[in-house]
Amino acid sequence: MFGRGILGLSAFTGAVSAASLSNYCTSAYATSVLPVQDLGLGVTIDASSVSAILTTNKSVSSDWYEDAVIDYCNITFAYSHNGIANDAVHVSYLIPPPEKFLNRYVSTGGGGLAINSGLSFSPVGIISGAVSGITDGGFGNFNTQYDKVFLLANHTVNWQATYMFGYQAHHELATLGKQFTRNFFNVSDSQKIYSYYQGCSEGGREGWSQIQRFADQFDGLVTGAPALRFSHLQTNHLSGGVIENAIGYFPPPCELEKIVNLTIAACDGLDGKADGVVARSDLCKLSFDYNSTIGQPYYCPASKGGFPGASSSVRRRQFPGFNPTPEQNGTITAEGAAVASAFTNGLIDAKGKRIYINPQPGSFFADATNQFNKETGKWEPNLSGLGPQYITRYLYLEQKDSLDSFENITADTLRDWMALGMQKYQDTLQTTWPDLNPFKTAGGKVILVHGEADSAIPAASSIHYYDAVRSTMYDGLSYDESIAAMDEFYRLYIVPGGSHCGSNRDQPGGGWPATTLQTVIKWVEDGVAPETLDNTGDINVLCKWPLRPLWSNNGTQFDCVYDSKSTASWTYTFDAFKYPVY
Ligand SMILES: *[C@@H]1O[C@H](CO)[C@@H](O)[C@H](O)[C@H]1NC(C)=O
Ligand SMILES: *[C@@H]1O[C@H](CO)[C@@H](O)[C@H](O)[C@H]1NC(C)=O
Ligand SMILES: *[C@@H]1O[C@H](CO)[C@@H](O)[C@H](O)[C@H]1NC(C)=O
Ligand SMILES: *[C@@H]1O[C@H](CO)[C@@H](O)[C@H](O)[C@H]1NC(C)=O
Ligand SMILES: *[C@@H]1O[C@H](CO)[C@@H](O)[C@H](O)[C@H]1NC(C)=O
Ligand SMILES: *[C@@H]1O[C@H](CO)[C@@H](O)[C@H](O)[C@H]1NC(C)=O
Ligand SMILES: *[C@@H]1O[C@H](CO)[C@@H](O)[C@H](O)[C@H]1NC(C)=O
Ligand SMILES: *[C@@H]1O[C@H](CO)[C@@H](O)[C@H](O)[C@H]1NC(C)=O
Ligand SMILES: *[C@@H]1O[C@H](CO)[C@@H](O)[C@H](O)[C@H]1NC(C)=O
Ligand SMILES: *[C@@H]1O[C@H](CO)[C@@H](O)[C@H](O)[C@H]1NC(C)=O
Ligand SMILES: [Ca+2]
Repeated sequence: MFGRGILGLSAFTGAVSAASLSNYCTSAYATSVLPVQDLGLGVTIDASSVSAILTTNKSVSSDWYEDAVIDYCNITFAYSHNGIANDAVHVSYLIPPPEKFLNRYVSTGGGGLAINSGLSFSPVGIISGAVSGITDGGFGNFNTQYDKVFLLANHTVNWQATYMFGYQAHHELATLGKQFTRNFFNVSDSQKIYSYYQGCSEGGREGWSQIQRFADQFDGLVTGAPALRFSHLQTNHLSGGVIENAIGYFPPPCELEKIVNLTIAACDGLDGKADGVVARSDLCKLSFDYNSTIGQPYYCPASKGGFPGASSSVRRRQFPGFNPTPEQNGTITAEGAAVASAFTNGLIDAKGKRIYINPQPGSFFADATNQFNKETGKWEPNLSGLGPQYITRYLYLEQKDSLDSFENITADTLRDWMALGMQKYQDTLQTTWPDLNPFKTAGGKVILVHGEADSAIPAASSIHYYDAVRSTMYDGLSYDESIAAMDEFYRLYIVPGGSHCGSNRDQPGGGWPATTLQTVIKWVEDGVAPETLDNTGDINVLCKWPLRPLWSNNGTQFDCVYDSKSTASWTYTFDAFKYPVY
């Protein structure tokens, strides 16, 4: 409905637009239009750092926009913060051909511990007639991640880098970017430059860092699977190892993979259509018994490593992968089913109180995936990766990327680590401020999308934050009234079968919404609020939370329905903490 015809570029126009864009794609022109106005940022632009590079006829493809062939001018420059020595932050703004420019600016964000996603997100701006910005956060160059600069020495935090990563770099990127866009295209002060954002995972968190602090930074945002509740989320990557330790069983990855396959097969039809997609993992959670998988055979050939289920670059970066695994042949054990069941239930402390949540049933068991120890011939939890690194670097403040052992680490230990990190990074990384009245009043609109089978950030994480905002802002309203009030500025869509920030190899019919920025633009500029969200999967319109998908008439009729039991199954109180965890 709002596709390539209106917004997109085509290969036919490539040569023409390149000619006119090339007139402006020079460092001399870019230098003459730098955003040197006083924008209240306390920064100084280094005019000698400007570079401009023209790229034409570039084919780009992603789950996050429709395939396109684009032309752009890549302008980069550096700036420094006044009063800080040896400081350089690099920004890159991709400029669309002048005849394609539609008075728009778009920032895009990173993933894992990266503050940008390079070319995997930024084309969405060019495709939408916008100048498209990324930042390096001041970490060195566009490929340097935050963890490389987080510690200045053991026990000395680089707080400047932490505030930059937390929210400041994106504030500067967008503030400079909007002015640069205005200067570049001679847009008069009386004309509006619409500003947008798109990012997923860490990039989703970066988007929310702006919504929560800078009410009029963006007119519209698309945030995917945001890494909100940073301390809980990172620490929780250790939950699989802790749960397996408590049960005393470390399943081979193939056993868990088979359990996932059997879960998908058993729960597929609960949504009313046997299509390989578990569109109602909530019904699955309420009715599926992992014990029913006990005794089923599994087999996996020896593998060279890699990340099972990988298809998106964001996900590959978040999980660099696993070492080679030997051939695995066996039958699902009672202990394996117990691990699956306890993992899906999520972390509970010694007093029986809920600490956190895990992915929905039917999701790949990423955080419970063991590694093979060649010396002992046994499977064991992986002591490296984002979870362990969060503990050693961000909590213990040591330049060290893995834990020495899982010994004595219990659910209560994880609870206390979550609390420690929440306190330490409350105003930088945690990103859960629940009062969005300023953003709403400024007219901002945000769409949040989250894969139902996300194995890195549980889909219920986004529902918990949505409810935290809803109950903070609309305490006095009825449930229906509060949802209607939320609908005015914040809409949440769960992608059936969707993985972390993209479509899912295990449930390929689920697809992924590829035109969400266009939907937000229509909402902002034309006042057309989306009832459902266009999707590439078998279910081609996604239901707006709290409505849930349901097929009837043997899979021929599709509806979005309200189901209080389903809503309740997605709703959690983290009562292991004695204060609100938003
Ligand atoms: C653009 O790229 C396509 C495919 O990469 C190629 O076939 C075409 O010749 C290119 N056009 C121009 C004008 O360079
Ligand atoms: C823009 O230029 C910077 C600096 O040379 C480079 O790192 C980045 O990859 C370029 N971006 C694109 C989209 O070409
Ligand atoms: C902006 O205005 C200047 C001065 O009039 C002009 O030289 C330049 O070509 C204009 N830029 C664009 C992109 O139209
Ligand atoms: C699980 O299903 C996938 C996709 O159908 C298949 O490739 C994989 O081999 C299955 N895994 C096991 C352990 O049977
Ligand atoms: C699954 O079996 C275990 C014993 O192996 C039992 O303790 C547990 O309660 C069973 N789960 C369900 C849901 O019946
Ligand atoms: C453990 O996890 C790290 C980070 O994800 C990965 O690079 C490494 O290969 C894993 N180790 C094994 C033995 O699978
Ligand atoms: C797996 O093990 C069973 C029992 O030992 C055996 O019958 C079967 O052939 C094995 N499967 C493969 C693919 O090696
Ligand atoms: C910093 O801590 C790490 C991990 O404990 C240690 O290996 C390293 O030697 C320490 N570096 C210095 C300079 O003390
Ligand atoms: C675990 O706790 C026991 C008992 O307090 C202690 O002896 C042991 O050293 C601890 N292990 C580690 C790795 O801290
Ligand atoms: C239901 O749909 C399936 C798949 O399209 C078809 O095979 C089956 O015959 C249908 N059953 C009825 C009762 O119509
Ligand atoms: Ca289904």
